[in-house]
Amino acid sequence: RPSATAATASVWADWPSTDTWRRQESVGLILDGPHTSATRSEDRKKVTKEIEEENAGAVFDDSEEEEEDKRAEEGTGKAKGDGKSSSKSEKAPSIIVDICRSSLQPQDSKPRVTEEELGKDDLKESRVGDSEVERGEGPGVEGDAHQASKSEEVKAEVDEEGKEAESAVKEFIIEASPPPLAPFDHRIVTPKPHQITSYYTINRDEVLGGGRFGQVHKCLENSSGLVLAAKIIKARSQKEKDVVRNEVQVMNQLNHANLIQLYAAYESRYDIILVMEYVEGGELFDRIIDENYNLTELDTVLFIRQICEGLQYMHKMYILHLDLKPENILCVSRATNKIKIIDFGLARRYKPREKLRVNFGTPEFLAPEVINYEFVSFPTDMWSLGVITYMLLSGLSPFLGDDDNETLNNILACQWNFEEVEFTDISDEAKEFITLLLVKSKSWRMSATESLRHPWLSDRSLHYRLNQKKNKCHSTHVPSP
Ligand code: PIT
Repeated sequence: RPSATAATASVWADWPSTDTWRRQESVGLILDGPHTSATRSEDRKKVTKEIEEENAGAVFDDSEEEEEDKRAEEGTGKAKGDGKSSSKSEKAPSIIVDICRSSLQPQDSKPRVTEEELGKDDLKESRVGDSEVERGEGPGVEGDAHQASKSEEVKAEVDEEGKEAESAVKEFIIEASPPPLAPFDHRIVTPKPHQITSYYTINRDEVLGGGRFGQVHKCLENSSGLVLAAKIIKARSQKEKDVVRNEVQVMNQLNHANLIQLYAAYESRYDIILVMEYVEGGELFDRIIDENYNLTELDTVLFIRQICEGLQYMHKMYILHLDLKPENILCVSRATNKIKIIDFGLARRYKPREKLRVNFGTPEFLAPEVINYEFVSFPTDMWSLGVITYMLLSGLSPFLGDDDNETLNNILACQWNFEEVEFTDISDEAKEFITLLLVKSKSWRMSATESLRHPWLSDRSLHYRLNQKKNKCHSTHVPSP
């Protein structure tokens, strides 16, 4: 695990080393997450045009399974980010520093994300705009103790440089480091036929979550005192047990800070219990509906970027989540914007030539191909990401009808818009981001890698503007779950 010092040091090591350069430029910092440059605008125009045609009722071609496989692997595809918002970058802080190690980096020896995808090159190109820099406020910039010390370290360095530079130095800091890793190393878990109660104390009164599967309780490993979460899944038949074993298999392959980690599994006659990493922040869904929580567009950027990073990793591991929704995104704590994706109960390995069809899920979040009982693939998760983004920004569900039938019809007609008043203050970049995900034909949706490169998630001068605007997302209009 990188310490704050190591993370900071590695950034400085990547920087141009001349003192002159630093003296001239070190007057302010944006501490930001992974960055990748926006791709060419001609491509974007082309895609936008094609998407418009599609949404206008063109015939969809979904016969591109093999190409999708390649796209998932390479993180490239037809939909490209543009430089649209970069052109609006006039009022940006003088230096943008990325001190944060990206959680894009898987922590195991399985296929790895390349340096190019980590946006390493961007560090070298991070000079923009004039010298006015703002100190960020609110949940988007608060960090935990570890993060605070990291920021201070950089700040100290800036202060030193700043003495020689301009007198009034203000800062704009976005705390965008990955969430803390699980307090245990990644493990390959095999369900044990033992009584879980011999090893763990499950707090039956403390229900962390529930759903289709059963309930999640806070629990304690007696031998170590480790606090964990136990998900009790009723599984009587062999078939039901196989479904849970699949979930264990999937979680065994996933080692990423944005994906909840599996610690152990216990199998008995009537149920299987999964013991997992414990996080205490509650569901992201609750933040959407909490009137007291001031959710800004910049907060949403930070949430969506982490979901994208988790998804990018899953897709590189050839695994589809297939049940992404705000209820399956957990906040690590109340004070920060760190999240972890949960519930791999419907997740599965994507096999290029396997004609995988699924017919499950919550209607509001189902992709058209799922409803149509067609092949599902990596873009199926990207559709759900589009729905989540829409919901976080507006508090509204884009396809929700008066009943399930109407909802399903809205999805199949790809009928959604930004007409509601909730979108008035939302940036064009955010709208474009959603538009490039909520595309009926799955082969035209942005991939996770492309999403991370989209200006809404990657343009630091846009984030600076969003921070200045501090526009609140409308959090009071969400329908009850
Ligand atoms: C926590 C805290 C919490 C809920 C959970 C974990 C739930 C995790 C979970 C994971 C799964 C799944 C369902 C729920 O299928 O409030 O640490 O893989």
